[in-house]
Amino acid sequence: MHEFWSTQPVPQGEKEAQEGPLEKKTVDDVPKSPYPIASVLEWWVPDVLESEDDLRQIYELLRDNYVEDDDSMFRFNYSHAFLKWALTPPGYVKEWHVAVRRKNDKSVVAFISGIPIDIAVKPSAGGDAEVRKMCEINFLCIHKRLREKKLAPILIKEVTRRVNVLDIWQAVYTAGIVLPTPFTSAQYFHRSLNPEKLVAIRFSRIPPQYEKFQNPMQMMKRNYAVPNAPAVRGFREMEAGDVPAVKSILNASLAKFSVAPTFTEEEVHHWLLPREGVVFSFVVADSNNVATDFVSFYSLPSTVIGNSKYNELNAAYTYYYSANTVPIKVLMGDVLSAAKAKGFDVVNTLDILDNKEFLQDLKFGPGDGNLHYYFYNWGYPIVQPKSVGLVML
Ligand code: EN5
Repeated sequence: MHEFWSTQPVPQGEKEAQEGPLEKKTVDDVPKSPYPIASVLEWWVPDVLESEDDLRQIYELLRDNYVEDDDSMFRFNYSHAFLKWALTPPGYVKEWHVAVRRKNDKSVVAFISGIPIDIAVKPSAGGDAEVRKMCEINFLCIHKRLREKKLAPILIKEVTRRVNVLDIWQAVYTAGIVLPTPFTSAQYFHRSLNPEKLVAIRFSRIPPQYEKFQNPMQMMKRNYAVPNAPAVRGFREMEAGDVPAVKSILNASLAKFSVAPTFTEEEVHHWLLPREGVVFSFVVADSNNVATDFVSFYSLPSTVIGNSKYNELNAAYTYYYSANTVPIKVLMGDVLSAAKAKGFDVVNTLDILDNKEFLQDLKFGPGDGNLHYYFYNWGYPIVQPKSVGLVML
């Protein structure tokens, strides 16, 4: 059935996978040179941190060839600044940014990335989580003109080799499609902020119940209106001085999930301090200006594939949070106001974390997409999405 995945250390769909590594190897078992590739192609490591041109080449490959919805109406358009952020966290390994180029004109035809991540996985029997150094895989992309040539397995094998030579044996990744074998499957939910545009680009439609109104669009706008200002006293943008407090409250909040990252201060600094047009983070500060609560979202626009009026859908995605003195539905309400003020058309989320606590009250509705979560070389029982505390970009 799966010519490639049946050869890999992933649960093959048997009754109950054991918890822990599916395959045990040592660095001596790992080839020291790159996996062979077609003679017209070559491996390439872009310098996304130092070279704007290298970054632009990866950006363009993804802009034109990366993930689309089921009906090919929208395609993710990760920005330059976003990609730089996503690919260069503390301790990142440049060689885990794996690209393939045509030898003749050096055009980039494929990409896959890995970044280091510490993941706390709880045993299903209960007890303390085990924190494992893993590789988080993302941005696997094959140029549309080179599909069905079995390039993806070659990229996966090569990035695996580059991870294994550093004595790391597990990876975590997500996909919109079902592969062998997800440890959870989450559902997308969407909160309209700009219903007129969402309807115009057919991201959403006017519900049939609205047809009874004299002006359905006006009613829809009213339904999705949000306050202009935050409701929570002490709600402000996160600053560098908040890093220690955010690290502490966020790690504490994530500790209850079966699968979640753990953050160092350096990682909180990288992943969670506001970056213009990329990541938006807020705290609730107490009377001593100490952060007691935290909430964040990131910007991921999509290209609108065939619309003459609009080229782009401006989507905000909910990211990490730690709600302590205020319910998450109240904190996320302030996110809706902030996202609206910043010009986002929609806020997207998944039914992971404690997100189910705010979906109904804040008028999120189910989308047509799913996000499946996977481990490489780690057997794990199937868990509910609400047990997952990992947000992937
Ligand atoms: C990388 N690690 O399908 C892998 N998005 O619902 C990433 N649907 O936007 C994999 N089809 O439902 C990512 N509107 C997998 C996701 C790929 C992208 C994707 C879905 C998620 C999506 C939209 C548009 C559908 C267009 C037709 C959707 C309905 C919104 C509506 C708003 C009002 C309340 C009800 C819902």
